[in-house]
Amino acid sequence: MADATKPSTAAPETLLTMTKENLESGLRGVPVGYCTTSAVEADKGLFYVGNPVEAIGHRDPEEVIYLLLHKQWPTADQRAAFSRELAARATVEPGVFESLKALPRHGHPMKWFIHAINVLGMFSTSKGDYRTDCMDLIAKIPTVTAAIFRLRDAWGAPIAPRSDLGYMENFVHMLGVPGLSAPQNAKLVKLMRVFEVAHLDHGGGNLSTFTGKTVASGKADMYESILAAMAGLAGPLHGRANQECLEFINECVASVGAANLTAEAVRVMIQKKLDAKQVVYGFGHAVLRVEDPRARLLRTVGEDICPDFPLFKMVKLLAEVVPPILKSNPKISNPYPNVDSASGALLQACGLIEPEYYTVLFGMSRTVGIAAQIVYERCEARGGKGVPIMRPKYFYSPSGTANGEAIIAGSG
Ligand code: HAX
Repeated sequence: MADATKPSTAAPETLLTMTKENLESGLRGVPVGYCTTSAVEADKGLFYVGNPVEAIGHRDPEEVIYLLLHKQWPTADQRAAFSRELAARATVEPGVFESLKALPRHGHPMKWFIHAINVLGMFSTSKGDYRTDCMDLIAKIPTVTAAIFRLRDAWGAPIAPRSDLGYMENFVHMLGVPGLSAPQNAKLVKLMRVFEVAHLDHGGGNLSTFTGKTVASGKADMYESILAAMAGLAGPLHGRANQECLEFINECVASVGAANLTAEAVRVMIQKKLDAKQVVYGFGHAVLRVEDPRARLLRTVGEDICPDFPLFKMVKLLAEVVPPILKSNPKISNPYPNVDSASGALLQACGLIEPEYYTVLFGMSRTVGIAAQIVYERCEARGGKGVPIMRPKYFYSPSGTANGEAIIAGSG
């Protein structure tokens, strides 16, 4: 019997019989290659190098990043050397901040993020070495992300990184959220450590990761590939769902009233939304058919840092009330909470009150997994030759789907 605590390995010999139903299906279920960092399994959840994410969610982010890059946990010495290397590379050229200052404040933070990665790439001296760029990006991305918050929201000049702090401790230091008390700052650190680990990687085929690897397959450099990946993450059906989800939870609390947070009131409110054909944000998944383990993980952090925060109470009520309601609709494949169901409410509780920034935090973390996967595809796959340039087949059909009766055969 399959072990529910471990991901399946080894691709079957016969992968898929292609039919025209596979066309215009967003490549759902179409096998493409191997992912060496993580696995998403419909009935088991997410694994990083074979470790269930829920079991390692509270470990040091540096250790988990090391795991994704090296496929093994670091020894104490390796861990210390890795932290020193991250700290040594964390400083960002002032020219990156100067270019950010010229951007329009109303531009979405993800557009700032994409711009910053592009400019970082222009300052790179690695001559396009994917491994060097991977480490540089992982080290510098928290510095750049913190600067985006500070410059776009006029919090003040970017704060320099400190080499004596951990990866996420340093990020929170560089954020310097105005008016945050020391206990609130400590809560933000607790949350960001788990948030970072939870978002690092999500298999090989999610939109942003696949896009990044596709762009890299033409031998675009790491920065060009990651900025393309981040443009994919910016979409509301992908990374930006965390922003939409917090707006939804805010709306739910406003609708039932913060003083009336009962299961019955929430049940009635959700049923009304579904009757009005509205989306219940934070529920459902394209691959998972069980509750997203990252949703549970983040709720445990919420119990620790903000158990009485009304938005968090709503997160818990929704997790209890929504699945049975969605289950009664047979077309919904997954009625359970996903990662975005809880993250926004927790960030809000810790003083990061602008939902527009949440996708940038997701992008900061996910850069790690995508960069690690690009290193594999460019430098290690096929005995070091790398995966060839991506070139899937399209059928010529002037009227598109209407005449899409093509039969898949041969190469094209
Ligand atoms: N609320 C309302 N309707 C839903 C729903 C939800 N939470 N989840 C699924 N459905 C609907 C779909 O819109 C679809 O309707 P149509 O047939 O009319 O198009 C139908 O049920 C079948 O969908 P599905 O097969 O269960 O799910 P998909 O693979 O098509 O979509 C989504 C997966 C995550 C996009 C979907 O469940 C959804 O829209 N959820 C709410 C938004 C959300 O929380 N997104 C974050 C996902 C986490 C993530 O990946 N972040 O990056």
